[in-house]
Parts: sequence; C-alpha cells; structure tokens
Amino acid sequence: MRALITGITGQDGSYVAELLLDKGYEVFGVVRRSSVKKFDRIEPLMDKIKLLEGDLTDQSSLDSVIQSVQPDEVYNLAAQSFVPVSWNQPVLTGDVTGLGVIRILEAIRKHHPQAKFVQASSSEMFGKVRQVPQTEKTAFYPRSPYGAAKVFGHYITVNYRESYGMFACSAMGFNHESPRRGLEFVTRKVTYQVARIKCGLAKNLLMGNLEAKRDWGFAGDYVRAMWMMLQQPEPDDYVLATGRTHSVREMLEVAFDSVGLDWEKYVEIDPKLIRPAEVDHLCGDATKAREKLGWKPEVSFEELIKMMVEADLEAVRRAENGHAHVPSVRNSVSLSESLTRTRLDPMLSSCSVKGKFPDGTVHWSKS
Ligand code: NDP
Ligand code: GDR
Repeated sequence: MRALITGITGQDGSYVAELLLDKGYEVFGVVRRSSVKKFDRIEPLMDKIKLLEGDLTDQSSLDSVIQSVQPDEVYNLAAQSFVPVSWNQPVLTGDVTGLGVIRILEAIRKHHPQAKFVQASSSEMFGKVRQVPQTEKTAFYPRSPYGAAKVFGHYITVNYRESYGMFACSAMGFNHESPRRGLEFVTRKVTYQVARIKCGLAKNLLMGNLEAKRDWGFAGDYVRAMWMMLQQPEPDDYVLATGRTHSVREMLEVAFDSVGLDWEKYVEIDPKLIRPAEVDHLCGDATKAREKLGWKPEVSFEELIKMMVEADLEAVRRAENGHAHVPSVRNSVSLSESLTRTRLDPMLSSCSVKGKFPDGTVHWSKS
C-alpha cells in the first residue's frame, strides 16, 4: 500500500508516518521548500520515507505529486494550524487551510480518483458551541479565520464524496497533543516552561485565557483513528475526542503538580495573549467512532500532560548537561510575537535525534 501525507513534518504527520511504516506501507510525504530544512520530527524515518516538494497553495505541484505517487491513501494534514496567526494572516490561512483542501481533492479527482482521502478537520469548526457535547451533527459556528477555513475544508470534502463518489472522509479532531507538539500551542508551552522553571532556567509563565475548556487527547491515538476511517467499507465523517474536558487552569495544575510546584506562584496573565474571539468550551462525543471504527483513545489527560512534562524535563536536563542546546525561548511572548511566531521551535530545529521517549517519540541533542 502507498500512502501520501501532506504536513508530514508536523506533529500528526510524524505520527501517521510512523504508524503506516509499522503497517508496511510505502510512505510519501509532501514538504514545502524552505531555506532551512525542518525535518526534525521525521528525522528517524528519513531513510524509510520519500519526500516530494509541493505546497498546498500550488495546484501544479499537487497535480505532479498525485500523478507520480498514485497513492492508495492520502492524509491531508497540512495547514496553517495555529489559531492566533489566522487573525494576523487570514488570507494565507484561508488559502492553505481552506482552499488547499480543494486543491488536493482536485489533484486526486483528476489524476487518481480511486485514492482514499482523509481531511484533518477541527473542533474549531464548532467554535461558539451550539450543543455540548459536540457530535458530527452539531451545527458549526467558527470563531476565527482558521475555524472558518476548516469549515470550508470539511464541507468540500463531503461535497467531493457526494459529487464524484470519492472515498473522502473528514476526521473532526478535537485538540490532540504530544511531546512533539509545537511550542506555541498551550499544552507544550506550559510543559516546556514547567521543565525550565523546575530546572531553574525560568521564573514565570505568561498565559492568556485560563478559563477556556478543551477536550485534550494524545496525537498518537488520533492518527490511528484516521487510518481506521480509511479501512471502512464506506467513507464517512467522525468526531475524534475523549469526551472529557478540562480548563487551561486545570491543565496548569496538573503540569506544575507533576514536578511538585504550585502553579499560582509562577503564572501571570498577559492580556495580549487573549484572543479577539475565544472558543470557550469544547467537549466531543466520539460515540460514532467508537461504535463504527472500534476506536477509543488510550492515553488519559493526566497521563498526556505528565508524559509531556517528563519529555521536556528530560530534554532540558540533557541540555543542562551539555548534550543539547536549550532554546532561549522568551517567556514574555507579546501578542505580535505570538501572532507571527508560527512554528518557531529553536530547540527542535537546532538539535538532532538521539533516542526515543517512553511514548516512542524522539528526543534531541545538539547536532
Ligand atoms: P502542525 O502545525 O504541527 O503541522 C502542520 C503541517 O502543515 C506542517 O508539516 C507544515 O509544514 C505543513 N504546512 C503548512 N503550510 C503548508 C503549505 N502551504 N503547503 C504544504 N504544507 C504546509 O499541525 P498538527 O500536526 O498539529 O495538525 C495536523 C492537521 O490537523 C492540521 O491540518 C491541523 O489544522 C489539524 N488539526 C490538528 C489538531 C491538533 O490538536 N493537533 C486538532 C484538529 C485538527 P512546515 O513544517 O513546512 O511548516
Ligand atoms: P487551539 O489550541 O486554539 O484550541 O487550536 P491552543 O493550544 O493554541 O489553545 C488552547 C486554548 O488555550 C488558551 N490559552 C493559550 N493558548 C496559547 N496557544 N498560548 C497561551 O499562552 C494561552 N493561554 C491560554 C487559548 O486561548 C485556547 O482557548 C488547536 C490547534 O491545534 C488547531 O490547529 C486545532 O484545529 C485545534 O486545536 C483543535
């Protein structure tokens, strides 16, 4: 079997690639050209996967990729995925995260229509939620350019399935995290800074809205569900969620508690990190995925946050011992910085892979 993954350099892309290689797939990834290579997450897989240049904003590159690979399965994970950036770069976000979906679907329709396709849709589509918990049938009310672009991506996936009979599925994913999460997302921002505080390298943590609630799961569990969706006799859409919700405040508590610290002594609110419009309360109902796919998430919220803190502690300690470079990520990220700092991850980009964490994720040391 041949699989093509867009966004293979991202968090989910690296987990999907690993999963499919384990299952004996031939794995191809689409990467965009950049002056600095950002292959850190897939470094251990580099001799087993094939990378092709392409960009979701460029139809001709996607046409060529589909024509040359002729994949059995396509995982469309590429996106401008950081919500705050979508207010700063709304047109780019619409182009990549929204129109990018139709470009890849068009490439498949024209050049290899039998390929099975899964779109990484998002709980951000539910936004100002109309119903708790959210199911596949809950009405959408996106609260950011990112959420609106994902609504387009979702509906165009459904439309290509219904218009052309394509095997196109939408994975309506709630927040999923891991030690490979980008440093700008709230869980990783917290676990990384907790590790630095514990090691005496930082004194405080600036945060935005602590009352927002998210349904957080482990990325490894969610990519397994995407694969399961493509093994079904019929294409369909599935909510992927744990069904449990926690506030950012609770997440802080778990993260600081895990290293014996009191979060209230370190956390300060920076009003600049509050979003123009917030998604207050996400909680997914994954009954359909459980009943039809036989899927259920295996890592609990507490296990997830502890796993991330542990991984960050190990990385920071290795750095302290001179085995790796510690990023001097400034704690006081201003709004403009947070809006423009898309995926700056200096630790990961300046390090090479030296081994694996207990969850199978890679860790890093100075190259
Ligand atoms: P990441 O931000 O970690 O990865 C995004 C990927 O998209 C990167 O590989 C990036 O490449 C690539 N990309 C960005 N722009 C382009 C472009 N113009 N052309 C080609 N590739 C591009 O995201 P995640 O792995 O966390 O998420 C994967 C997908 O799932 C995304 O679509 C996201 O919106 C969606 N999603 C994620 C959830 C989560 O909680 N993680 C929940 C719901 C949906 P590069 O390395 O070059 O920047
Ligand atoms: P989200 O994830 O916007 O849900 O999108 P993120 O981790 O960025 O924010 C979650 C919640 O935490 C609040 N928050 C902060 N967030 C960040 N990043 N930094 C902070 O300092 C901070 N303080 C409080 C936010 O306001 C928000 O309520 C993620 C992405 O992966 C999307 O691509 C994906 O589609 C959705 O999850 C489901």
